[in-house]
Amino acid sequence: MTLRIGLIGAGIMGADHARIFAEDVPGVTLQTICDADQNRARAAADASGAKHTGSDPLAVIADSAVDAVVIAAPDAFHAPLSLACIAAGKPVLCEKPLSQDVRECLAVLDAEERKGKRLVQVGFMRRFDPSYAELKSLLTRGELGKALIFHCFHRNVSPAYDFRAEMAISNSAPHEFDAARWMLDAEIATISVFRPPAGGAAAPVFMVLETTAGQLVNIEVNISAAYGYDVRGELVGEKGTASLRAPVNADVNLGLRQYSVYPADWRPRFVEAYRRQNQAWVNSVTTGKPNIGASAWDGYCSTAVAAAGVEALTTGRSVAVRQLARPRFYA
Ligand code: ISE
Repeated sequence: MTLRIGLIGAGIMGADHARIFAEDVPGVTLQTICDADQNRARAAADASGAKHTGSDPLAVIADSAVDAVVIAAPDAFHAPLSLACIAAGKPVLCEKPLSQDVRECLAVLDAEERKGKRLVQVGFMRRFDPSYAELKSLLTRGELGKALIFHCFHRNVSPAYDFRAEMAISNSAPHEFDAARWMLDAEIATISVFRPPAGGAAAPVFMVLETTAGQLVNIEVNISAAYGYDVRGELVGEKGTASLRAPVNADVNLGLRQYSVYPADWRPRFVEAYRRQNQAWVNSVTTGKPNIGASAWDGYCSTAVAAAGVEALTTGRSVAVRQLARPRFYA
């Protein structure tokens, strides 16, 4: 069975998803690429061999020639379009975050539960990254003992668009919020947020999270790091530690120097994670077997943490994360 995909959004991530499906994921057809900017949709379709372009996302979702949907539109459209996919009974891979608004996430949970089928996977692709997976495996095998601390660093070269500190928490950090929940198999209980005044308006955001299992997670999100796209992580366990390794294509020796090169953004850094995520999603849709991908529940939880984080940033206080108990539907 060839899975016919409707891709909504042909910006940075939409164009890259089109490339991934065209080049790295067998058994799919890019049926339609939809974007308000038809030039962008056309360019992505030409580059990926998509059959059609469109400008109406609801028409793409309703199209009987579309079996499954990928949402790579701006954040504000993620939940509304996911709701349309649920109503149409179509599986959807929705880029993170599911929504920056907890109420919208709850509406998606409610719609999925009423539909009686889990149709939404949220694009927290780091679960599929080989290095994150190795750290998770070390924990699962008990080799590090109980996890105590998870150090996380998330550095962008420069803001992708009009980033404010809140966006570092509500758009970028959800990757770490989800990765921490998945890695430590615990919920986030509280979050504190700090910024170094010396950094001014572009100062990094530094967060300290406590989990419901008594662990600590610290997350630095710096969206103006300048030197390169750099995501790091170190697990501290009772018996030892384990750190993420970023893929490096070459160690260069030149002019009395040795160096390697940072990527400019997340796409090269997580190229394998995106490939595995997209392949796993297609396999789940075609076989009905679940994968390790994030559900709408996971999307809701990371947004609940982000909402508490924005409150902590604003108030300067540690904030308890307010979230529902996990419904049986998402057990
Ligand atoms: C972007 O949306 C991503 O998902 C990247 O992984 C992250 O590093 C970046 O800060 C976000 O804006």
